[in-house]
Amino acid sequence: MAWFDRLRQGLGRTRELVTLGAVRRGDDWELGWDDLELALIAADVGAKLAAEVVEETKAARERGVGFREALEQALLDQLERDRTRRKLRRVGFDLDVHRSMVPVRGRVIMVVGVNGVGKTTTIAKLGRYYQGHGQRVEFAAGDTFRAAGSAQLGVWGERLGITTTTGPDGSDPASVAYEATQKRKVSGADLLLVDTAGRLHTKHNLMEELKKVRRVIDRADPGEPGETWLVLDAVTGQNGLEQARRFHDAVGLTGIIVTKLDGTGKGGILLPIARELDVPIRFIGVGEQADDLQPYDAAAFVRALLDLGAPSGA
Ligand SMILES: Nc1nc2c(ncn2[C@@H]2O[C@H](COP(=O)(O)OP(=O)(O)O)[C@@H](O)[C@H]2O)c(=O)[nH]1
Ligand SMILES: [Mg+2]
Repeated sequence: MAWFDRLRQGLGRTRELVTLGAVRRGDDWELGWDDLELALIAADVGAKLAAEVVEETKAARERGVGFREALEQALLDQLERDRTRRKLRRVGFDLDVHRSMVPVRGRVIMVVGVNGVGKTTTIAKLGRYYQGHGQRVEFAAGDTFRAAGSAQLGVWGERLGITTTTGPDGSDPASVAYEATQKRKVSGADLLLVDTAGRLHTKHNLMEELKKVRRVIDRADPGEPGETWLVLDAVTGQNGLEQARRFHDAVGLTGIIVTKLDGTGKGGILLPIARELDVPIRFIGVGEQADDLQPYDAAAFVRALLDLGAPSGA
């Protein structure tokens, strides 16, 4: 199916792990355990989790499980942190995440992250995604600190036919968010996606500013934003984990989106993210176009990493 091919194609440059995929095509395992561990570390899995994956794969091999299946299961155990979902998957239940809409709590999603990770582009993609599921979407161009940061989302909005609330460069991002939240209540749109700045002038504190944006959204529409999603660039590797912790402490994340898995992106970073943060991964970004976003599905992701075929039923 198209969605899976796009994901696999997107991850195609995550060479270190794709190389492992080649192993299962041979008659037997040609790499040693150390090579597997190094390959996992090179793909940004991190030393600790790489060792765990190797141990789990070894243990499964000793129980007579084939190498490919053992490695696939070991990776999946790291990536699928939801126990219920893991159990359902084990008994062969089709979780079907890619064919249903990724659910959202509330009507407002605030999107945060450092400069350049892909926030604005991701908001455009999310707009397209939810539109495609019959949702009426609006944008708030809250990155007023970067020259043309606000205009960039406006251009996407025009292209996608999505109403965008903008403010002049240098204006208060909280006031843009406030105005857009008010407007959504009036228009009755299903979803408002709020863009934010990733870096501010030195006299400002980014986290304080983001807390303020949250507060004014809640004032304009009590209980909102129902979701606060962090965008992380896969290329930043292990550093992304530290970013995620800081944002989580400051604004309380309810979701993570990992972008640029098509580039030099090392897909392995999803393991420590899934393991060490109690925040679900919602989507992954695999390119710069509006369609280059996939709902995160652990099983599909592992199969794409290992260059296997699409999961059954896809
Ligand atoms: N290859 C690739 N590039 C991306 C992806 N997402 C965003 N970008 C690019 O990353 C750059 C920064 O994106 P932008 O949305 O402006 O980041 P922001 O500063 O966080 O708002 C732009 O050139 C985007 O086209 C992705 O999934 N893959
Ligand atoms: Mg931006």
